[in-house]
Amino acid sequence: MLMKCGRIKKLYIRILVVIFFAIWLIFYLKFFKLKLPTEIEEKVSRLAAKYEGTLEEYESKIIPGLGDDGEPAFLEGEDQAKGDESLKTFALNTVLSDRMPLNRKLRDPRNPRCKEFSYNPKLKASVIIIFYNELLSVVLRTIWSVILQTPNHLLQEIILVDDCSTTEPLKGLLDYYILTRLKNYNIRLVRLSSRMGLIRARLQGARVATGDVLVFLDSHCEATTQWLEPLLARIEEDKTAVLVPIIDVIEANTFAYSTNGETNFQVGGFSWSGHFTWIDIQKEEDKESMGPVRSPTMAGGLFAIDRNFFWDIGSYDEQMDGWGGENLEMSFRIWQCGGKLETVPCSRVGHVFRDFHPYSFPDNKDTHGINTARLVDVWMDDYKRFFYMFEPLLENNPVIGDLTHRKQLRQKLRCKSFKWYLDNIYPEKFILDENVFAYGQARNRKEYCLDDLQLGEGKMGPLGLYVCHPNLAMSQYFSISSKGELRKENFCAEVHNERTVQLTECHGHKKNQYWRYFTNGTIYHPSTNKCLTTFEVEPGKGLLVEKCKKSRYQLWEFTYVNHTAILDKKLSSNEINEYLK
Ligand SMILES: [Mn+2]
Repeated sequence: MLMKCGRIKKLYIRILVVIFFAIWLIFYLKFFKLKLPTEIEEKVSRLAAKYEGTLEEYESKIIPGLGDDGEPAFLEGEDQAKGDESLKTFALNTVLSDRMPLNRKLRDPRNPRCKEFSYNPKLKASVIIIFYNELLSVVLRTIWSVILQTPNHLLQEIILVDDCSTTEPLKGLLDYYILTRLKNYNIRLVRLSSRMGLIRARLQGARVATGDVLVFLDSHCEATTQWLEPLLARIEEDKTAVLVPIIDVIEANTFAYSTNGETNFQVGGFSWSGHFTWIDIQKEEDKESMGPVRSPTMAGGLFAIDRNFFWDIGSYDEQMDGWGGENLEMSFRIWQCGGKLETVPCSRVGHVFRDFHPYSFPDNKDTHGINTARLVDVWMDDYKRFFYMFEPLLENNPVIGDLTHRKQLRQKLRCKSFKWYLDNIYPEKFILDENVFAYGQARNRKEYCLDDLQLGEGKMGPLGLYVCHPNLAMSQYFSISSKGELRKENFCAEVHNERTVQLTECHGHKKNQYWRYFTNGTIYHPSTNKCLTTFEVEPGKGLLVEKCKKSRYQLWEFTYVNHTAILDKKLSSNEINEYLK
């Protein structure tokens, strides 16, 4: 009796399973529109009538071998002139891209040591590529490089997300190309019905991804030998590691693949104005070993992340519009909430760098500024004061939008403070008003102030004099650092030709960038034995140094001075020699 009951139960279970499966199949076919082979064939033949001719003509114009090994490529005659013209409109030589093979072969740019490592990852990647009005051949070259440089068993799928492009080739022709030229590969194309911007488009891509690891690539990249293996292997080791490859440069005019050499590379930093910057590797890191290197931030276009970790740690701030700021938001969040961000030097991907954005952004809003205000309010605690010196109009401005969800996320994940991040992850970041001798406006004769004379980010120029602004703005915000630098963020004052004073990249070795601020108000430059002066300097012009003497032109008054730390007398010659070593 007991046995019989058991058998009947088993039978029921089997019947239930069959019914359940049948229902599931019906639903799957109905709602997910499973395309039957004949349906696809019909679509292909319909599209072929329209696009096969165009595509064959395009393919016939490709010049074999052009741009091979990443060598600079050049066109001749009419194409050359057209190519140069396209650079002005698209910031890219579109004619050259169209003539260059889509599967061109690049040389292996890695450090030879990388070839000694063997990787055996079990994880599979979903490569997600977002595009908006990108040149078709550039998108296709990105796809082909991923296919050709990735072992089949590591590639779950390539997901293309079209952020509602308006250019014709990215529509039917791309569909047709995928269905014919790429039919042997698992490529999914998601079309967005309205323009959603980079951040929301990437989220759409991530939502449909099924691989263990998400790899985001810009739509103008070329992967190189074994680019994916070290990324997957590292994530297998540590699910909380978010990784960036070395990003090499593909020149927009010649498509030359250029690197900083096999050993040299930089990692990500940021400026207080809220921009991403490249910085040298932190001293204690061992870059020769070619292992993963800690990176305070990432550029954002190219990175790999465990798929579950991506969602657990808060994916993206969905209320960020358009483009910009999302990379710093993600960088700070990853570090502050228990993850890590690393550059993997044995993974290298080329990226086309353009001089300008060839297309506009929705509503022409300053999305970078607004997005950055969102992230500084959520993640930077009191340090947001520096950002708002650059962008005073964004402070407490409703245009930033509601931050409730992101602040809740920070609480839920029990994320650490921004001060923790600065102390532990980015200790070399210069904080304008911490651990300094003096900071703020430096006034001379009451009305004139030290001024950067609109020095752009990343450029050098004279340290100047200008009428003091009524409020402390960034252009007049200077510090005397604990190392004796007279500086603005990453720029330090140094003396040229024993006379003029230039703002240039801080080198951290004192010498020509070493200054002392004395209680008598002079700013003294030991290596020339001279003092900073405004004598014979007009407002708007660069400052000078001259022999130190009792002169009102040499007296400077900082807004904030650490009186106990600054020196009340001149240095002895021994002390000077000590600092000049
Ligand atoms: Mn890019």
